[in-house]
Amino acid sequence: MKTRVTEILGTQYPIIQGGMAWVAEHHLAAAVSEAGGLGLIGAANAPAEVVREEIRKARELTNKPFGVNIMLLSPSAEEIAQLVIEEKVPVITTGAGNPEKYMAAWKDAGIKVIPVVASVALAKRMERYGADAVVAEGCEAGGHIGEQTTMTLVPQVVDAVNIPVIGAGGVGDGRGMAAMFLLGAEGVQIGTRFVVSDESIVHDNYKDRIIKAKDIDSVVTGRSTGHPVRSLRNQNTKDYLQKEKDGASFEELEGLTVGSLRRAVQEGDIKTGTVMAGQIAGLIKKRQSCKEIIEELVQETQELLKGAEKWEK
Ligand code: TUI
Repeated sequence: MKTRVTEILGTQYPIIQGGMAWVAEHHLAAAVSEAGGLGLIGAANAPAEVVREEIRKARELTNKPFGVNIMLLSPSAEEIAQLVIEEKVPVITTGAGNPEKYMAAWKDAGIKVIPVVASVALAKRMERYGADAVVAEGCEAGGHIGEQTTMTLVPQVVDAVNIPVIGAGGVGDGRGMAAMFLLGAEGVQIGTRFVVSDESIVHDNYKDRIIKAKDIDSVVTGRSTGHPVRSLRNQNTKDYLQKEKDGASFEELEGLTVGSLRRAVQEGDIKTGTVMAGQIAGLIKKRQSCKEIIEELVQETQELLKGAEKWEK
């Protein structure tokens, strides 16, 4: 399964794992890379030295390429932007902002740069700044989201840039992956399905919550703050949405989110914690290894796209 994306990444398959905060650590990244995709370490809000350790630990588990996702709102973003150069990380993705001030240094270091974008405007800007590809992430994705749906964003980004586009947000199986290809993408980024993988270190309660999720369990909080976040409905989202309706202050709302993702991921507090997941959670019904997930995705996709010339560039 060769596209411009596999060429850029040096992977067997054009599948990238999402750089999910607290979830995308070295075990998951290494397992996805070992299975032929591109694993990512999600730097999120972690201190730079923690990210360095994660990179080194992943290297002990795999010789295959893996990347780092830099969350640009992090207080450590600047330091991590430098650290990835020192550690000779081959691929960077970025999220929650515009990485242009770092791009020249990354390109000079020979790093492949793949910003995650939620708009055509940012995709075009990233191409001008030398991005090797972009991830076009629609609002079906989990975590921090933009306004456009994947269905509408992906083809508009494909038309607007010449670099390859990786579709994200709502992709959970081969049907979703094939759909991304038909919209013009040359790869996919997948998050939620890997959260429930055997190699994912998230608490069993969190995995079970995703597996039990129904289509309507996905909600967006934080629209009033300008930082909308998609997660699964629970006591936390109920309290948050009520406070938003009541016009609560930013500080009061923040009180509900500080440490809440870590509590859900590590302690299994899926009631008052934040269970970030994409809208496709309702489709995900079983736990599998990363290798099984990737092989199933590829097999289903190839079956659906038989005869479509997208496969051979
Ligand atoms: O970044 C993500 N997903 C994330 S980041 C995160 S941590 C966080 N939690 C709460 C609030 C904020 C961050 C959890 N999940 N996905 C990629 C993504 N990037 N989605 C949306 C964007 C985005 C949004 C606006 C990228 C750029 C942007 O504007 C930049 C500009 O200056 O135009």
